[in-house]
Amino acid sequence: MHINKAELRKLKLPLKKPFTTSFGTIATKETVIVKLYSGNTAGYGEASSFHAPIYNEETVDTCMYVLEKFLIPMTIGKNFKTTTELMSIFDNIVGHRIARSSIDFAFSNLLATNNLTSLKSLYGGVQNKIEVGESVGIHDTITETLREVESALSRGFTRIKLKIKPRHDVKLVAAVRKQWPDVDLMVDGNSAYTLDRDIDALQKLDTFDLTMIEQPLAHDDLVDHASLQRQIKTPICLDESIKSFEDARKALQIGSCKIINIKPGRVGGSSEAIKIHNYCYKRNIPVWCGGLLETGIGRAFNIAIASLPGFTLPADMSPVSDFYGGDLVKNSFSINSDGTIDVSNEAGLGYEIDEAAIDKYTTQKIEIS
Ligand code: OSB
Ligand code: MG
Repeated sequence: MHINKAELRKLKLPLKKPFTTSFGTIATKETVIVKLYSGNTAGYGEASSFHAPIYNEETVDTCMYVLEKFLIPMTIGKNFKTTTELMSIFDNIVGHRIARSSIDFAFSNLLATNNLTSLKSLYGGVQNKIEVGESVGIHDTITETLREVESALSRGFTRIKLKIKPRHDVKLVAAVRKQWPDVDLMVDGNSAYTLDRDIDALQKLDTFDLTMIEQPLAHDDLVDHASLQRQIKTPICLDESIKSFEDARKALQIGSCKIINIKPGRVGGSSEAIKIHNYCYKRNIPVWCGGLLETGIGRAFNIAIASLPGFTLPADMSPVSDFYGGDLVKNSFSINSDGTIDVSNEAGLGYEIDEAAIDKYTTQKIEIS
């Protein structure tokens, strides 16, 4: 398909309640929506970064900048047959993977719309439903966390992920485990721990039968995680440290983790995410789909990718309305009574774009042709 024009928008969405992790509190979520045109057909993508470089080095403003100055101009006036072919033009770009992912997604949407196929079949998905878990942020008191967990379980989530940070971990997990002895429970340290200082706490977490501990150590580390994995029984799952297929290959080679959280945005889009999935699937390494608090546009791609056969653990896929008052799509997904969400089999994005909602939250708009 030939790309002739693009539109970039920065948006600001208020969160219903702040979301706190070990790296800080997110109270308003900013995001970037990219629209790529092929003739009159438009494809939408999302670069779901944050207002500040707290999760990785990117922000919504670096995404806007890199997309406007470099990535989009490289695509305009060119023809691409597949998303992988398009993404290969960025092989000499270093980093900025959340920015890159939005082009991968928008082009996937163009292809799916043009070929009258669903994102699910475009990506080779096989599951019609995926299990979902809730990511429970850090709260001031254990009582508040217990209330959140209770609410998540009552809304149907089948797995609970507790955000933890040093000294806000063992007691919290003990309290949740005591109240729900059998629930599928995991924790996420978001890079806040160090091997030297925190090994005792990390070893104590072994007593709570956790499905995994996500990214305890530094955002760019593979070596210390491998050392930690040899000292704890709980499987380590890497998030921040896996920025690409190459990172995944190296992490598995040296034993840094036993599970990988594939966030399609973090690794640069569907093409890289599927490559990581295929490598893990062949080696029986379980993967699951994480999120970056995407709107319904970004979530559409995550859901389609999470329907590939190797995604066997529940996804972080809270309905968008749980975070925001509204959404950028009209028919946003919700949780079924069995703790799953449906994977769309509709042609194109699979959800109906709400242009008025996009307009309402837009704070900056750039057109490129
Ligand atoms: O580490 O998985 C994370 C949200 C923002 C930044 C990092 C993370 C998260 C989540 C929520 O845990 C995932 C989601 O539902 O999108
Ligand atoms: Mg994480």
